[in-house]
Amino acid sequence: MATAPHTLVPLPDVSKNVAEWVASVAALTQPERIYWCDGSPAEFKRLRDELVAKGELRELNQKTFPGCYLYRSDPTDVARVEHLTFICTQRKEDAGPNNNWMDPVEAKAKMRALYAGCMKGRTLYVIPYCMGPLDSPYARCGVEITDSAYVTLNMAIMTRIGVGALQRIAQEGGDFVRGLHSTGDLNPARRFIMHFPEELSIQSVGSGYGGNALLGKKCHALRIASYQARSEGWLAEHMLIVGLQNPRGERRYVAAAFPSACGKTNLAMLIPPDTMPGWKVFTVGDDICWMQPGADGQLWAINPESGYFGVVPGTNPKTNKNAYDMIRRDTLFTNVALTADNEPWWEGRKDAEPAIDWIGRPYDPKNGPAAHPNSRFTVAATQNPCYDQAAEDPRGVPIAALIFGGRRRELAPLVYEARDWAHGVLVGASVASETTAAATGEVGIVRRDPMAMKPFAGYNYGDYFAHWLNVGAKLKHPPKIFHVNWFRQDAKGGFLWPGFGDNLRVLEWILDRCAGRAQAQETAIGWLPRPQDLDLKGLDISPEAIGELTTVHSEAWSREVADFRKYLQEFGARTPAALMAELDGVAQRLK
Ligand code: GTP
Ligand code: SPV
Ligand code: MN
Repeated sequence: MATAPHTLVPLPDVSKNVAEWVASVAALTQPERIYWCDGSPAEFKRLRDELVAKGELRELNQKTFPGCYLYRSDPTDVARVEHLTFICTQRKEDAGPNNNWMDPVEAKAKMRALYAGCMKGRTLYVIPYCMGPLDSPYARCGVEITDSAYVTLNMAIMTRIGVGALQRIAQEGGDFVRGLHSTGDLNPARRFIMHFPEELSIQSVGSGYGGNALLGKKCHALRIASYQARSEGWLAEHMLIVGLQNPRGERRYVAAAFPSACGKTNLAMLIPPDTMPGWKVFTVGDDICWMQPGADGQLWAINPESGYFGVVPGTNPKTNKNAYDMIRRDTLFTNVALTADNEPWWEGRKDAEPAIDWIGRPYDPKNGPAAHPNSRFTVAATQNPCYDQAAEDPRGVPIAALIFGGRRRELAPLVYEARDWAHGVLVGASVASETTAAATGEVGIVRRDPMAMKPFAGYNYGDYFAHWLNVGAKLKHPPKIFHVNWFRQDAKGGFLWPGFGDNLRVLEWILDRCAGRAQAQETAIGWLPRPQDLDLKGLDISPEAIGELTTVHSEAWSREVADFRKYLQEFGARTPAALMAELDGVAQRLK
């Protein structure tokens, strides 16, 4: 969302530090011209129309999808590239075995060579942005330099760009995160996403897609911010933030971390089932959450973003009517298919047929899905029918519960509650999940993904776990910690739990546990609801299924604990002893 421009000072004169950095980048990349973004709606429209005129953006059916456009990325550039993403700290151990590491001197030399003259004939866009409400002490600013107008349009929706951000940078003494991006030649052999957390800078080349190129998102708000948060005593997490209001009118906020394409956007915009009248859901954020301990001893959260870059496939009026309605206007679609009527189409959109696939070929099922499985919508958060004004509150919202989860067809029950904060950190650290199309590579492989941050933690996971333990120890009223799994399957591959709106039944139990109202049984891995502790009114689910979803199988869990122990040992002495002690406790209780 743009901030209103209101300055008579030319943009390059607002912050000397920014201007000097832009000049040095321009000297290296040699653009044909430099354009400073003011963040105005007129600017957005102009950049969009220019892309349409050049044929890089396609206007969709304006009668049925007003303000909607389609962008097709290069077919080899459709997702995050974790194997080409590096954390470049002075010392390799500080990046940890969870990250690819490159020596900063070597990384910079490599990038310099790729950047030299890379913007010849192109426009260099300067995008000052603020992650979080402009007036929030928890917000942080950055500047992205890019040669992609598509990236600029996305940044304008996803972050607060323009004059306000630039002025805040100047007021703060000229400190900001420096993000340099060039589309390069899109050759995957010359594609790198480099992070220099010690100097708060990012260098990305060779991709124009999502998390590789919209540098405010994963690169800044997670990798750089997590590093910064550790030294400043806060948390930067891959979490949605949602407000849940019960029929008595009590609103509580929870934050939930699930790996990429595992249900954050959907949970953040949930529609209560008909059998739960009076419940209301409000979205604060769908992907990233920055949390600070407040003076009152609670954890307070802001959403650093102002838009959603969401997975399109699967969105329909049954699974998520809010999302379906939200993307009917003023939305940028990337890599979806088209109907014969020039409407966007994706798998799961049941009310039309695909005619052209995401690459632009006539649709043929032999070529695979019509829309790319990682096709995305970019849309302003304010278009969400259940947008929460609290997303603009500079203080953020207080968090009552933290929820971790993964996509696991086996083992993990529907929901369980950690014994306390330290055990909750273990529960978060033990998240494992099947890989998805959000990153390149094989899909459906279970991998360890602590706190859903495997691709995003900007430093050694051992230190990260220790930081989590420290933050909790300082909180007088720490949120309770839970683990959920919407994705358990039966022998035939069907989901045991209906998911989506019905997930509110689980959230209700979670909130009632926080309020000391709900019953549970103690198990080796934590507190589980018995079937009768969940509100299953009006739900078509067999007693066998719900029984299976609320059972802990000791033998399988013992194997899981052994596997997780091996994983934690990879971090050697950096793994906190207190975390190992928590794991010993679980192992002991499983015997
Ligand atoms: P990122 O934007 O990549 O971080 O993903 P996300 O975590 O926001 O995931 P999202 O909500 O977009 O969901 C990803 C996919 O999971 C979509 O195809 C959804 O339809 C599907 N999904 C979401 N929630 C549920 C659920 O409760 N049950 C089932 N079975 N599928 C779900
Ligand atoms: C994710 O992969 O977790 C996303 C999409 O939210 S991207 O912005 O591409 O990282
Ligand atoms: Mn994400």
